[in-house]
Formats: sequence, structure tokens, C-alpha cells
Amino acid sequence: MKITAITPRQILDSRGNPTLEVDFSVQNQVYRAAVPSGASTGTHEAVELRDGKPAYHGKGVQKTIAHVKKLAKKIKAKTFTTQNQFDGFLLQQDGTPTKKKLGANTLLALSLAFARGHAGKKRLYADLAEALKKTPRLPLPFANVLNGGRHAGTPLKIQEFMVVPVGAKTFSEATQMVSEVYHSLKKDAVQKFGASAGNVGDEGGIAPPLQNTRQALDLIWRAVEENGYSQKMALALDCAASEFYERGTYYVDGKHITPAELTQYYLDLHGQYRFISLEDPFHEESFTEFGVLTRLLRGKAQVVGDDLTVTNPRRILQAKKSCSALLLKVNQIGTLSESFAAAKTAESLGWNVMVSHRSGETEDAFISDLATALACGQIKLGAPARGERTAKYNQLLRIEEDGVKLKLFSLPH
Ligand code: 2PG
Ligand code: MG
Repeated sequence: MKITAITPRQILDSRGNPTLEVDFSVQNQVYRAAVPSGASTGTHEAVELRDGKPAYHGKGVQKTIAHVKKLAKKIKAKTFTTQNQFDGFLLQQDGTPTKKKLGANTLLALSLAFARGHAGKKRLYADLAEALKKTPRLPLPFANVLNGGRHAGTPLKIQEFMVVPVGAKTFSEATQMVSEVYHSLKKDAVQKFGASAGNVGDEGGIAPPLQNTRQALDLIWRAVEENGYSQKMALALDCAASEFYERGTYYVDGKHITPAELTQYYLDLHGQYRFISLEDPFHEESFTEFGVLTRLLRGKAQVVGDDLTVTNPRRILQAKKSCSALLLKVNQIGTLSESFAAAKTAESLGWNVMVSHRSGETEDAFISDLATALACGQIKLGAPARGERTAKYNQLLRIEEDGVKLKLFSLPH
């Protein structure tokens, strides 16, 4: 593949912060990719390079643009045939384990734009699946309908409350179920707490003034029941517990509790609500506590590593007994090939894989094609509202028109 022009630009993400977008010209066609950005980021994530200058309160990405321009000269002088070869070149140019020289955001924009260029006129998911030797499958949406933690600014400590339409037969049916529950939930919250309770957090979920986790789960389950979905829908949580960890204890529902008490808290919650997935239940270095809970919940719910594992094969292997599922975020590691390696490592451990958006997103729906190509069966994409979130749902609806089937949910063994 011959890339004839590379154009980087600074655009805005869904929080209004700058981010990098890159255009590749290949045979007179333009292929574009943009980089997302997290708020509750893991300490071990690859480095997101920002300018640190007064412009945009330090969040500008002009440095990444300068790096892309320099790399562009070298890239245009070469011919690349595979994603691995291209990403290998990028990694060699950076040369650091954390991508701190060029920035994971610089590398990712290039890596994703390359994948689009490589697919050319072919559907992106089909081209990726071919390289992975997989049969594409649509993922089940994990829809964050109620936001807490860093994404909302309410007393709720758990960051994400998700509904999962496990009984849906198609992605369109899954989308309809999620949307109906979302609107019932919004209506119920507004009736109970007033108009401002329908305001939304960073990922499009409502952010009502709730005091504790059970209130949130009760409100959501009521909306599920109102739509007659109690047999076809399950719940999922992303605790993002590093955010409420304070020197050995966790501050949740107005109390400081020990790791052992937090474990019991999750088990009690599981007894009462039918959650099938629990992400980051402990602080990002708590491999042992993660492992205890994974064992206790085996066969009932998957325990997902996000800040713990940061899409990094090395951390995933370290967490081999700590989790039963991987949250896969391309910008945590920086290139598509390394994300594939992370998924492969997780699969080799018998884990499930969930592809995920970031709380700061763009209109780019790359992850929809990625989750389909990986045939991992799970995608975390926020509420069915706000353009940067619906872009992902809508791309999956288009992919369904090609006859790609939805993969059904199953727990890891
Ligand atoms: C998470 C994500 C995405 P952020 O914690 O899983 O939902 O949030 O992008 O802020 O890290
Ligand atoms: Mg998370």
C-alpha cells in the first residue's frame, strides 16, 4: 500500500477537548481516523501526549501534529503491506515501552488510518476479520444508561450502570431494547427528582442526584420491567474503583470500607440484582482482591479488567488469575496490532473480551468494526444518545445489513 499524503489536524472530542485526527491519501481516496480520550484513566496506560501550553488549558495536541508531519515523510518513502508491519515501524520510531516519545495518541491515529486505507473499498470489519482469521460477529451492546463517578459529579461512586440486552436475537432488537429502557429510565428519574434528573453525563447516561448504588439499580430495573424485558435484559457495572480508593479503603455509599467488606458488598449486590459483568471492582494494583472476587463470581458474572490490565499483554498475563474478561481500549496501548495481541492473550487465558469506547469520544466509529471483526461478542458504547455514542450503534446497525449475526452472551468458564 502506497500512502501519498498524510494530513493531521486538531479536532474536538465529545467533552470539547482537543484530540488528533489524521487523513491518509491512498490512490486518491481519503481514509480518516480520530483518537478518543479517557477521564478515569489507568496509571499504566500508554502516554497521551498533550502540549501543556496555555492554549486549551494545556490540552492542545500540536506536538502530536508535529510528530505526524515528521513521520509522514518516512512513511511516504516506504511501502507497507500489513498492519503488523506498519505498527512495527511506528513502535520502532517511538522506541519506548510507554510511547512517551511520540505519544500513544500520535501512533493510534496513524495505526487506525492505516487500517482504513488497507481495507480500501472493502468493509473495514471484513478486512480486519480476514487478517485475524475470524468470522465476523456483531457484539452485544453494554449500554451505560446511568452515569456516576467521574463522569457525572453526583454522590454515586460506581461510575457506570449498564443494561445488556442478552435476550436480543439481532443487533437492531438489542438497540431498540436499550433505547426503550433508556427513555423509560429518563422519564421515571424526571418524575421522581425533577427535570434536571434527565441531564446526562459524559457517556450519555442520565445523572440523577442519587445517594447510593442500590437506588440506581432499583431505578434502572424498574425501567427494564416497565418495558417487559426482565427476562431478556441483564445489568452490568463499571465500578472504576481506583477513583474511590483512599489509602487502603474504599469510600462508597457514604462509608469507608475495607477490601474484604467491598468484596461482600459486591456479592450482596449480585444476590439482589442480576448483574453479569463487573468491571474494575478494586483499585488498579489489587491483583489479589480481583482474583478472590473472580473466583467467587465464577459462573455467575465476569470480572473485567480495565485500569488493571490497560489492554497491555504484559499486564494481562500478570492478571491471569485476577479477571475473567478484558476491556479492550485501543488508546490504552497505542496501536491496533498490540490491541489484537491483547485480545489474543486474553482469549488464550479463557477470558471474554469487551471492546470499549472512552468517556471522551469522537464521531469515529472504528470500535464498532473492530468489535465485529474480533467476534468477541461485547462492546461498551455508552447510552443510545449523543452523536459520538450513537455513531457506534449506527455503524453496527449498518453492518447488520450485510447479514452479520449477533454473538450471544456466554460467561467465561
Ligand atoms: C472506563 C471508561 C469508558 P474513561 O472506565 O471504562 O467507559 O471511562 O474513558 O473515562 O476511562
Ligand atoms: Mg472502566
